[in-house]
Amino acid sequence: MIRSQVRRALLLFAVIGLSPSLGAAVQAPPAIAAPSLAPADWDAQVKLKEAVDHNPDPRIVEIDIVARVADVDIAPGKRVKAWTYDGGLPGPLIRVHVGDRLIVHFTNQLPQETTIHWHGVRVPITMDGVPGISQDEVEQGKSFTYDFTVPDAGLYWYHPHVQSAAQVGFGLYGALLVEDPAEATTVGVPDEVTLVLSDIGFDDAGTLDDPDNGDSTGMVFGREGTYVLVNGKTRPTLRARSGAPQRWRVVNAAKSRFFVLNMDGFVFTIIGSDGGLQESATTTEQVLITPGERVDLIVTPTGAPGTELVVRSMLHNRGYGSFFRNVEDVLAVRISDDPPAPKVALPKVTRTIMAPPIAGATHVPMALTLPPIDWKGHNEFQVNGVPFWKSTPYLAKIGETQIWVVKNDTDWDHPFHLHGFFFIPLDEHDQPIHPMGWKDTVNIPQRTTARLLVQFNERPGTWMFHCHILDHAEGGLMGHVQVGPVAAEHMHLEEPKPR
Ligand SMILES: [Cu+2]
Repeated sequence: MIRSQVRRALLLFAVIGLSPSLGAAVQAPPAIAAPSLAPADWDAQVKLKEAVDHNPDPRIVEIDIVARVADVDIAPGKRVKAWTYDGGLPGPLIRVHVGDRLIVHFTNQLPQETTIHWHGVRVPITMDGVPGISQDEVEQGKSFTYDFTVPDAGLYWYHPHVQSAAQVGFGLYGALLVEDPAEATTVGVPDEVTLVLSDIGFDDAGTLDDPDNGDSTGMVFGREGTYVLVNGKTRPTLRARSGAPQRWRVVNAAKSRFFVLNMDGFVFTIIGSDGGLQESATTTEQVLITPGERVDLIVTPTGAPGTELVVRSMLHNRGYGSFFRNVEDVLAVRISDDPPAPKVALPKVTRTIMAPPIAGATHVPMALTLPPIDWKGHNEFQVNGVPFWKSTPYLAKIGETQIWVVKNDTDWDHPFHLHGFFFIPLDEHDQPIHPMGWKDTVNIPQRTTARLLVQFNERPGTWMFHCHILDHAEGGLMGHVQVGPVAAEHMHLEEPKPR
């Protein structure tokens, strides 16, 4: 939080075992993984630097990450003094296999305290990166070791949970790709790229935008950076062989910006979301990815050699229309001179997902509100009538299944994120919305109600939930759920102070 301080140690339960798998891909694999069809160096402009594993054990990935200020070029002549992991924007791609142990020796060389939160990963509470709840802030010059097992395949990401709107906006985020080797055949697309979408704002001198600009009105609108980035670059180019499918693993790491991807009307096949593959594939020409969400998609660019296809982010009404927002170029895809690829028959990607039991689930109502501005002209988001700094925890017993009925009573969309647990979105009759996928972040459009099925079957502790428009989170839209026995004393969540 973004801004909380530790008042009392709270951690009573720390030792967590490996959880049962949420269900693996079940498509019978063909015998051999498909060979690459892409042109040489097709992804050179967006290739992420990868973290270096210095542990010889094949099931342990052990890396070092240093957070520090660094000069970063996002385009020719466009240099920003960003806050980075290891000097890069985004931070290094961490690549692990499902079931691996990940050890991260983290050092903070920023001019401010920070933490790392592992977004979407079912970590033990002590590894969740929330100061005041799961760990102390990592002070300037200090280190902390994160150490946990990655139980679920999928694309995840990491970012700070201290002053998160500011720190994420300054450049602190990176992708964590948890691979399932079986997908080489069950998905069968060898040409895969991880795309970290974000934005950043800075002036001609390379000085970062004030994270508080526009005061609490800026908070409500959600602050976006001027430069839209894919893997830290403005409008980079991917190369493609006409007719050859590409698998894009996409995360929206922006602190506020919504992405609505459209590639000149080409069809995207969506095969997965936050927690890995989904029940079955869907197709669409336009993919909405709100902050914190991930999408796993397959696209097959076609065209004559030299054709440039443009991936744009389209307008989306996330509150009061799309004031101050534009259609943006995100990425170009250039068709190579290679002869068109032979027609590829891709496997049908499916996954058996067992939703938690709906019968007997506890309904937990939550109203998201934005009361009229106060006498000081200040806006404040609330959950059930209180901003997070006045909140008390929601409660869940170990093993309890709950349906969170989250009513968005505001004129703004809210991408709702729960730490530590996946949920399944339900319809108004409490039935799963198909195709099911494990979600940890879901957009709740303005003036609508979401129903989220979640089973708190493991890992007692205090887990955050919040809007992933990080300005909204800091503006009050955050709370916490106590899973397991109630701690004797609750932690204190402190109101953000003016910086
Ligand atoms: Cu919000």
